[in-house]
Amino acid sequence: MFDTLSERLRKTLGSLTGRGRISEADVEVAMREVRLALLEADVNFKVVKEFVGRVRERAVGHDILDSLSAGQQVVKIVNDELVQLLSAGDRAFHLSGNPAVVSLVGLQGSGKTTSTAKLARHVVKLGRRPLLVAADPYRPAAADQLETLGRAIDIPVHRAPAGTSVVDIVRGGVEAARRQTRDVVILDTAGRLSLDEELMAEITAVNVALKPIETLLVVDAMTGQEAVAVAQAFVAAVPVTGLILTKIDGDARGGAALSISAVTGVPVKFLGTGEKTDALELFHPDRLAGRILGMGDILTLVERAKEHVDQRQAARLEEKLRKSSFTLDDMLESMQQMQKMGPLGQVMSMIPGMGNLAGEAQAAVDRGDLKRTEAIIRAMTGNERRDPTILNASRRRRIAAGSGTSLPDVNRLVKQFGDMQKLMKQLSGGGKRAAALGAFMGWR
Ligand SMILES: Nc1nc2c(ncn2[C@@H]2O[C@H](COP(=O)(O)OP(=O)(O)OP(=O)(O)O)[C@@H](O)[C@H]2O)c(=O)[nH]1
Ligand SMILES: [Mg+2]
Repeated sequence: MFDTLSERLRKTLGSLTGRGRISEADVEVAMREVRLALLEADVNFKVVKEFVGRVRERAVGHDILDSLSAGQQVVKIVNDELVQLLSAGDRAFHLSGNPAVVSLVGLQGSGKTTSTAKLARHVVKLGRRPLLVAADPYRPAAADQLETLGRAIDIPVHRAPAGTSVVDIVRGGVEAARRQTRDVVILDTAGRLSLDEELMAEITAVNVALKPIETLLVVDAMTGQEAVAVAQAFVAAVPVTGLILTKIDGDARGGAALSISAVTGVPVKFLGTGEKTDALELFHPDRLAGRILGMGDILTLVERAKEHVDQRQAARLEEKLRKSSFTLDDMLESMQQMQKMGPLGQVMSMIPGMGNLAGEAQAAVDRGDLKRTEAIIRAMTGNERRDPTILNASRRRRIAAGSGTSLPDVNRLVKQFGDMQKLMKQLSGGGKRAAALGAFMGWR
C-alpha cells in the first residue's frame, strides 16, 4: 500500500544522506518533496502541513546542519515525526472484564465480520476464550457468514432469530458466554451504507447496555480520505477506543492510514492485511514508519556513530575523501573508526542499501582480510603511507616480511588502493566515495 510513497520519500531523503554537510536550502528542497509525496499519497492536507512544519523547524533549529551526519539526522527527524503522527492515544488492547466485551462497528463492507474472526484468533493467542456474536438483526446472511468463519477457526458463535433487537442479541450473547465459560465476547455489528442516526442510536444502545471495554471502529483503508471522514463522524457519536484499518494489503495510496489517527485522535490498534483470518497485525507506528522510509536500522547506526566516532576526526577524513587526498594513513584511521561502531557485518546491515553486503563484509573480517590490510599498512613508513608510488620491489618485500604477509598480498593492496584513488577522483558524492572505499576494503 505504501510503495509509491515509500519510493518517493526514500529518494528524497537519500539525496540528503549521500553527502556530508547540508544547507538550509537543501532541507527546503527536501521538505517540498516530502510535502508533495505525502499529498500525493492522499494524506490529509492539514496533517501534511503540520508535519512538514515540525520537521523543518527541528531540522534547521538545532545546529544539526553544521554536523557531518546532518543528512542522517534530518532523516531521523522525519522518522520520529512520522512515528509521532501515527502514535495517537493508547494503543493497548484492553480485555479486562469477564466476559470482556469488544464491539466492532463500521460501515458496510469495511471488514467487520472478517475482523471479528481475526480478532478471535488473536484473543485465543492471548490465552482467552472468545465467543462471537452475530449482532446484525437485519441480514440472516450476515450471521451465516460469521457462523462459517467461526466453524473454520473453531470458535462458538451466538445468533438469535431474525427480528430480535440488537440489545437483546448482545445480552443473549453475554449470557451464552457465561454458560460456556467464555471470557471474551466479540460483537459483529451491522453495517450501513452510510452514516445515519439509526445506526448511531443502535451502537449507542449496545454501548449503554454492555459497556464494551473496547469499541473498535473498522475502516477500509482503500477508501482514502473518505475513511477519515467516516472515522471522524463515528468518533463524534460513540466512544470509539481504537481503529482497525483493513485492506492495508490493497493498492490504495495509504494516506488514510497515515492521517486517520492524527485527525481523530483515536489510536490504530490493528491492521487487516488480507482476506484470511490470520491476516491481522498489531499496529506498531515505529515499524510502519521504518517500512515506509526503508531505513534499515539507520537510526541505531546514527546513534552509535554519535557515541563512538570522533566527529572532528571523521570530518577531517571526509574532507580528504572529497579532495582525493586520502592516504593509507587515513585508511587505517577510518578502519579503526568503523570497528568502534561494532562488528562490521552488523554495521553494514544497518545501512540502507548495504544490507546485501553485510555478509561479505563480515566474511572479509572473519577471513582476516582487514587485519592483514591493517598489518600491511602498519609495516609501512610514514612516507610510504602518504605516497605509495615510492614502493619499489625491495620496500614491498620488507613490508611483506614486517607484516607477516606475502609479496602478492602487498602488491594487491597497493594496486587496489591506487584503483580506489582513481575511482574517487572520478566520483562525486560522498555516498559513492564511501562505496568505493568499501569496495577497496574487500566488501564487494
Ligand atoms: N484484501 C483484504 N480484504 C479484506 C480485508 N478485510 C476484509 N476484507 C474483505 O472485504 C469484504 C467485506 O468484508 P466483511 O468482513 O464481510 O465486511 P463487513 O464490514 O462485515 O460487511 P457488512 O457486514 O456487509 O457490513 C470481504 O470480501 C472480505 O474478504 C483485508 O484486510 N484485506
Ligand atoms: Mg459483516
